Amino acid sequence: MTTPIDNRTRDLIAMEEKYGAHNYHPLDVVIERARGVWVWDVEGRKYLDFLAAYSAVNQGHCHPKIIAALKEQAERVTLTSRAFRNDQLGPLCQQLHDMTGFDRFLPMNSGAEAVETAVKAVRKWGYKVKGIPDGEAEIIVCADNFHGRTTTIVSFSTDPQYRDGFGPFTPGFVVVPYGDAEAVARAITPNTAAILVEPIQGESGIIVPPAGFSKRLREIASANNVLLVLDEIQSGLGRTGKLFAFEHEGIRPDVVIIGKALGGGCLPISGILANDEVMGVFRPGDHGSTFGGNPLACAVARVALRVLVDEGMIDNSAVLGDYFIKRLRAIRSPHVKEVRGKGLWIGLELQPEAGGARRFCEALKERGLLCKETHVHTIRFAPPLVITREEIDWAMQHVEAVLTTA
Ligand code: IF1
Repeated sequence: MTTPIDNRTRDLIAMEEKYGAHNYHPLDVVIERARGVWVWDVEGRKYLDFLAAYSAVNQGHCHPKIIAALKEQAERVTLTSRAFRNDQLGPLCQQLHDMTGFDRFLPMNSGAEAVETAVKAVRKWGYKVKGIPDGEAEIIVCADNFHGRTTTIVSFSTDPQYRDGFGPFTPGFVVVPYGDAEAVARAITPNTAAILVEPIQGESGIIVPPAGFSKRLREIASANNVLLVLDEIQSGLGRTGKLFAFEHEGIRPDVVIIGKALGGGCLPISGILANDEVMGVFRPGDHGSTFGGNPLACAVARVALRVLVDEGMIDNSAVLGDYFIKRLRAIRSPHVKEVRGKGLWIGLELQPEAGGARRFCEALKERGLLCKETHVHTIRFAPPLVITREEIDWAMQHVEAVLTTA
């Protein structure tokens, strides 16, 4: 049974549909307030947020310390541009260095911009350091990747919808199957500058590659003087139960791309981490962004990183992720094909006969759980990393009910 949609909800949806572009198909819930793992709609109904804004809200909605930093900084200075310096950028760069061991950080805003930054960095490294002939650099990427939506990034997407109508495309990308390290090895040429992959693929359905995949990529990259670039925009900052997903394989990439939760669910801030050999290719004027490194976002990011560690969110992701995945795997339902994931990043793939994940997400919404399907058949569970065992237990009753009765 579906609840009737109230007037206020209906009016706001109608307004958005009439005056906004139709580039999304959201669930019809209109959120006006949030705290921790919970959100409330304009009718006062409460929901558990199982998407966490695609992992941009790892620290929980409106984390008090992050909001305090936001307010405090907002009253001092919000934007300087990089034409001048500000007192927040240096401390953020140093904090990231101390946490991750990489020499330097280059700040941007959206995830896609950070991916573009990585593409520019590795190409320039390819020409200036490796000696690839001008205009010939190649980057190896994986099928079913998701790295963002700029024209260059959709140039190497394998999803026809993401490309349809947006050409001409940027050349210089070679696509190999995900999880197949030997295919990567075969794709290497003297002009290969980098391998760019997600350690776990998000959009394509929380696809965990075979154990040892990233490790083998590290070996292949090192043996061929090629850079290994990991897109940790979604997998990073605690989502998989480690600060970065690559830590599960005990390796270090040459470039790490971060975004989403770096902004603590408040502001867009992204960037790349790299050592001097790569970051040193940038000279003043080569790259930048008006809002990149702005003091407001940097102040928020400093606290967003601190609370992830200080409040045990990364460990919580590991422990409760294991618990949650076990409970999901124990569900006896003819609809479930597979449950996979790492930390609090879990995909439950339905049998093709189940009729798609959307109707299960609609049913869960009616029970106070907000989930978003990915592709057609996978329900994803990626709550803020501050979720408790009790909250998971509460959610499990509903997940179980929906999967065994719907
Ligand atoms: C949307 C997906 C998630 C990303 C990785 C870069 C970016 C993303 C690994 C770009 C962005 C998003 C964007 C969001 C939906 C979302 C998503 F289903 F489309 F793939 F999270 F699963 N690298 N992911 O996941 O970052 O420029 O968006 O800041 O609506 O497009 P961005």
